[in-house]
Amino acid sequence: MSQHLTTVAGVTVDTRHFIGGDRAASTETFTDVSPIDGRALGAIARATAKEAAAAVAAAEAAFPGWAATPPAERARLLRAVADGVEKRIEELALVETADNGALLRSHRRGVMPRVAHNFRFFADRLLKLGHAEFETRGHAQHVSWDPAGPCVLITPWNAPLMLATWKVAPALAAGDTVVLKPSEWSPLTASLLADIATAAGLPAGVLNVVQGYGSEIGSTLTSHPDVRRVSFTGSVPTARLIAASAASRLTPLSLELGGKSPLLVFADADLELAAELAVEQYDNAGQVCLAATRVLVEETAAEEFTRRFTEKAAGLVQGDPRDEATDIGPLIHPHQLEKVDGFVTRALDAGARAVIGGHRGHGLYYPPTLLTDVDQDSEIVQEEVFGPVLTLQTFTGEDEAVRLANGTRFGLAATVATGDHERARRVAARLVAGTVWTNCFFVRDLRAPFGGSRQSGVGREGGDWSFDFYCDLKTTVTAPNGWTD
Ligand code: TXE
Repeated sequence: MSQHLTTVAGVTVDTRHFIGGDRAASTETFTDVSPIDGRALGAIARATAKEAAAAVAAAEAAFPGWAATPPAERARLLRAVADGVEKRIEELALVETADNGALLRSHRRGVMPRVAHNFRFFADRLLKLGHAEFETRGHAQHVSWDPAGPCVLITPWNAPLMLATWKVAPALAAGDTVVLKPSEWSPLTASLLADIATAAGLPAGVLNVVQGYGSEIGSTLTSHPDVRRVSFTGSVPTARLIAASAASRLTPLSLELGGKSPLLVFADADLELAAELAVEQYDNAGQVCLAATRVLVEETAAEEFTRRFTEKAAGLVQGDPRDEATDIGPLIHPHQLEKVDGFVTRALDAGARAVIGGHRGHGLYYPPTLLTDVDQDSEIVQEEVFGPVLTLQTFTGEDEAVRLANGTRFGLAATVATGDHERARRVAARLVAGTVWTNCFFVRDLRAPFGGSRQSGVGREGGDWSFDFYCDLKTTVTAPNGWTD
């Protein structure tokens, strides 16, 4: 087998970049390690500025042809990519689980089908994208969504292919070309996507993938003069670096960042459902930007809620994410474990009490944890932990609930559990959040805008909002007689 190929869970993955329709190696590599058992999965190409610039050049060269490709043909190719994803769901699921440690059953049944849906959805949407037309004193005004150019898409490790294709699909649908930079902690499925795109017949250079460290090639990508959009999902500190770098060319940015979302449980709620919603926050070992990690419970219901929650949490199975029975897998990386453990240890030192968990497990498996006796301004309440760690605070009345819920620098999402529809509407209206769920969690429709307020992000993607971001909007005005005024 070529030194550039590795086999992961029986699937062959090319460890090189994908630039201009060809595979390209780097002199240096980095080792990709599975969080399940610490096994090395492959030596992945580690891009330098040279390969990053080559990927942008390939995207720039392919742009005029792709932008001029009729929408129906672009849609056909996106659907062919969706077909390719669907044919390889099992392989993609196996590789993703080996690479980032999230549950195989979720990858098989939820995540990978949604990856295919990302392409199908934006293919359909592209064909419905209208051209607004109106008239001003006899002058015809025509608004079009024009392709913008090469886009740099930088993605994280917690839902690698899902979050990558949630950007790739609308960018390609819009007529833009792409340089995708997946996380160095989960590089493999992006490489498989390149294979799928090739097999689907996507022209060379339309989708490029560069592997490596964001800290080494990020600024080459984000400050490049030919790059017309930068979309990033990841942490706030990295977002600041990207924003500063893109500012040199005033390149438009979309930033989807972290959160510290609240789950508000009112005493009139179905407490069984509320406890279920709270336990759901341990999905993906809590490594979910939307996770409602601050549980706020009305004082009078706190005891009963905690009893039901503890009972449910005791039933969670932690272990190998490839086992069908497992509910919580490992954290992604030893650094993430240190980070999570540091937050919990400092909180306990500051006087917090662990209702469940509160200590390391074996390897990268951190037990589900609920901390109470925490102050609103404490680190554990204010900072994103990105692990299976929830805090519990109590409140009295709606005003206090809203004050606590809105009392962080984030504003990604919020969940409200209540039996009173009027209260749900009132409270939702006062919450600072890109998405508010009432008596449910994680119900996502691609037609809705997605993004965060405050430091949870800049801009919105999803539905036609994705086209607003990935396109240059143009108004063409024509004089009454056609060509003279
Ligand atoms: O994220 P980074 P990390 C949060 C979560 C987590 C923390 C750190 O709290 O604990 O971030 O995770 C690329 N220029 N989230 O360090 O650094 C990097 O290569 C350009 C929340 O892994 O933000 C990777 O591809 N790019 C989040 C991507 O940025 C750079 C998901 C994300 O890495 C770069 C992940 C640079 N200078 C983490 N430096 C969410 N919103 O869901 C790094 N990168």
